[in-house]
Amino acid sequence: MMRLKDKKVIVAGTGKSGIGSAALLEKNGALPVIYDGNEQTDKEAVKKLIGEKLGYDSKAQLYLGAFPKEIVSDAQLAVLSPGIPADADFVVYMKEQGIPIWGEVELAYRFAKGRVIAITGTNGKTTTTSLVGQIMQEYYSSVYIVGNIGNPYTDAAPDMTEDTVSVAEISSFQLETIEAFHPQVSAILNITPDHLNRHHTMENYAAAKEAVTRNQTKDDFCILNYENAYTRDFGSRCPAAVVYFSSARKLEDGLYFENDEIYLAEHGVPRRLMNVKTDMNLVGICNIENVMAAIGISMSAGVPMENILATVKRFVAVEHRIEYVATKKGVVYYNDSKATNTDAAIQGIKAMDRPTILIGGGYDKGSEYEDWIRCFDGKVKKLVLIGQTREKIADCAVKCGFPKGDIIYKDSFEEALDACVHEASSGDAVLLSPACASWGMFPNYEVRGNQFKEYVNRIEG
Ligand code: UMA
Repeated sequence: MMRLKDKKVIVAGTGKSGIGSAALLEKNGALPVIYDGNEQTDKEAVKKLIGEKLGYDSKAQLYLGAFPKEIVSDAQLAVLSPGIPADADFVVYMKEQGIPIWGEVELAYRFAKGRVIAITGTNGKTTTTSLVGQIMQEYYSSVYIVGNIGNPYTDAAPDMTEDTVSVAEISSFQLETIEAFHPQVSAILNITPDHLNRHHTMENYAAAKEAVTRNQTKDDFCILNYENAYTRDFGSRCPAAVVYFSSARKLEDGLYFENDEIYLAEHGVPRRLMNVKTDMNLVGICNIENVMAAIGISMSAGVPMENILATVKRFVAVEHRIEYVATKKGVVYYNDSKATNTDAAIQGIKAMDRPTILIGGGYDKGSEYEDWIRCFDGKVKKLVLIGQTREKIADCAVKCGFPKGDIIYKDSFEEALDACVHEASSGDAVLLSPACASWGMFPNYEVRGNQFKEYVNRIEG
């Protein structure tokens, strides 16, 4: 472990990750020098948040705006927040000056104790992480659910013991900057196009995801989806022992789904585990995959099957993921704000079983929308579009044969919701499943989802 006492460490970003990193560093005697590109950042508020985690005033220095190159000369290390690309100019400069670059996850890992379960993938991470977290909490005594799910790993690290099990949702952003991070159990749920403006190519994006296994050995486990081309192929190169799951075929070894039942097969001998209609509360094929992954992860982490299945039975859906909000005047409202990419939005529209008014659009990540629009399947009555991507989505929809007259543009979220109420009649669904990140109109998808729910709850009837 690098000795950090009295050493200057640059912390980039003042969101949750930067604040968590600065506090962890300061707690351990290092001297954080914090940098954020956003000049509007409230310095006092940042220092106050760090102070709250420390229990005393933070001595961290804070720089905003253009990167102050002079802070690099006597720094020992730089810690990046996940939102900062590893190829940003100031990061490249620090690398050239010989400064080691760690992500917030790497920093936390160096101070953490116990075992680690790391869950990545384009979609299903949050549901799977929450379910695995609950399974672990009901079986082990010291469990932390951390990472991309919204609880910085650096916040939990100081409280961990050798008996701790950390269940970490890890994004491709976070995996760009790991070094020693070594989960005993990892999972890559699926890899489909997302975040291509950050990773540039699908190869880079897949490589970032696969890095979750980089330090694993044959004594560790990696749970992989057999029905995704990337993760299936990766099985043969994966350094850990692979446990596959499949939603579409019988496997000789691994978990699979057939005729409403989930099975676990060993050397060609299947054992029936559960029925997806009666033994779980989540809907859709994506959730059957998430449940199979969670079973594979939990058994690899040593939890007995009967305990795993008992928790699966009790588990309920994650907020903002095809979440039922309310029925108003016969119209059912679903909040799928967490569908921040095409693939997640495909699951959202597929789960609808009635005419649907669909709200889409948001921040432009350079995604393609054709696959999503092709899943509308005649169910989308009106497509209400907002944000930066609305023209791009509309053009693509028209190209795919969606009637131009059924597309509605709105400038604000409130106006979009008014339009949905106006267009919907009894027996319809209104679905917020934007296929885009919320950035540009909202700080994050939670705020977008909460505004949707507040609006729906105010509708009369
Ligand atoms: N910033 C810069 N320069 C840049 C980019 C950002 O200075 O080039 C600054 C911003 O001005 C801001 C700070 O960095 O002050 C924000 O850092 P951040 O974007 O890393 O945000 P955090 O609040 O630290 O949240 C991060 C994750 N955010 C991202 O990956 C974008 C959260 O995931 C995560 O919950 C949190 O750490 C805790 O671990 C969110 C997310 O959207 C939910 N994740 C993506 C996804 O799920 O698709 C990957």
